[in-house]
Amino acid sequence: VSNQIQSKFRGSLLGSLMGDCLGAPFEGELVSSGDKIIIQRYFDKMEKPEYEGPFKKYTDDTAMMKSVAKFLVTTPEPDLNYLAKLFVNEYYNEPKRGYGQSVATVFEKLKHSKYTDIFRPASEQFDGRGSYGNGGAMRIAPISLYFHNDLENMIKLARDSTRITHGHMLGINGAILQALAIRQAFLLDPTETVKADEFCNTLLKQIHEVEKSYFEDLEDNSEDLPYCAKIKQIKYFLNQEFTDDLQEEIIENLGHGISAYDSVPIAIFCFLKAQNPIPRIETNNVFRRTIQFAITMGGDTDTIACMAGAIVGAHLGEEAINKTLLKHCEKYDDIIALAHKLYENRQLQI
Ligand code: R7I
Ligand code: MG
Ligand code: MG
Ligand code: MG
Repeated sequence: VSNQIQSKFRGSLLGSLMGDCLGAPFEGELVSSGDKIIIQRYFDKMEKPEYEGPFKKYTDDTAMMKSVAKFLVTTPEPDLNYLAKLFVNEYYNEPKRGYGQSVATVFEKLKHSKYTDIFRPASEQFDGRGSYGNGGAMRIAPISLYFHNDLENMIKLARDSTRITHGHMLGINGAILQALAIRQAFLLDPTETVKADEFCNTLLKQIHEVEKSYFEDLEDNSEDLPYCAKIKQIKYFLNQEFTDDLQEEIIENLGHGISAYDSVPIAIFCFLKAQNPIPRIETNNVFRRTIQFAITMGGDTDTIACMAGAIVGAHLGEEAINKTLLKHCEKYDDIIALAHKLYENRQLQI
């Protein structure tokens, strides 16, 4: 059992890295059906053992995910001030990792205010509404793994770690939804195909609890809550026959953009859909299928593939990863070491 847990820690962080690295070259591009062939060849080529190309660089998604993992392994009690410093230092060391266009303002303010109130700079973004970008969700995997057996603290830290950069309810709850999806995948048997309907029903129940506290005045009607509505759409789309037309409809409804609301749901959809073969995604490897499928959705490809990769990796573990593909990702051995530390540190806590 402990081997399986270790493998899932590594699988999830590596899945996150791989989605980011392999998806980054396509970020922001629109997809047409011809791009599916290009992306299929891109993966086929990299899977050939003899292929040697320049490695694929990771972006802000991984840079920040590494900070979240370091934050959990360094201090006995998670210290959010320390996490804020890690984000800022990482950014100033390597500012050109493709960060969101507005988040640099938060880093500057954090630094210049000497971390006196770490949530304040994020709360001032976008005229005081806070960012609803997917930056909280893209880096959340270490928190799901670390707190896989402590749901309450997982949700609390998913929320608070996100609030350092994202003040908007949709940015925060999107990160919590992604954390819940990774945790649920983590808890499932890797030898069994995920039952999509059950997976969605559990998520729906959990995210409803989270969302309803933001809408105290509403009657208890889950259809009115934003992420609950998206999960119902995921369920609907999973049960339709998958065609190019349906894909367009999915992108239109679930989104594929830079906001958490328009990216976390489609990442979860990709994970669930890729449990079974998908037309024109030619591979028998579920791990690759998930990431490749996520990239063919276009839009914010590094982040959507990163999030889908974190979920599938938490389910299947490290063994499911094609090592020839992994070798093309920048500093993958650092991520293996970090996942191992995260696991070991968690063992000391419980
Ligand atoms: O969320 P964030 O860290 O960006 C992450 C994304 C990922 O795709 C990465 O791969 C990287 O490419 O960036 O950074 P933010 O700057 O907080 O949010 C990202 C963008 O979302 C912003 O630059 C805005 O374009 C948009 N956005 C908003 N636009 C209008 N009003 C976020 N919040 C708002 C808003 O309230
Ligand atoms: Mg990025
Ligand atoms: Mg970008
Ligand atoms: Mg992105």
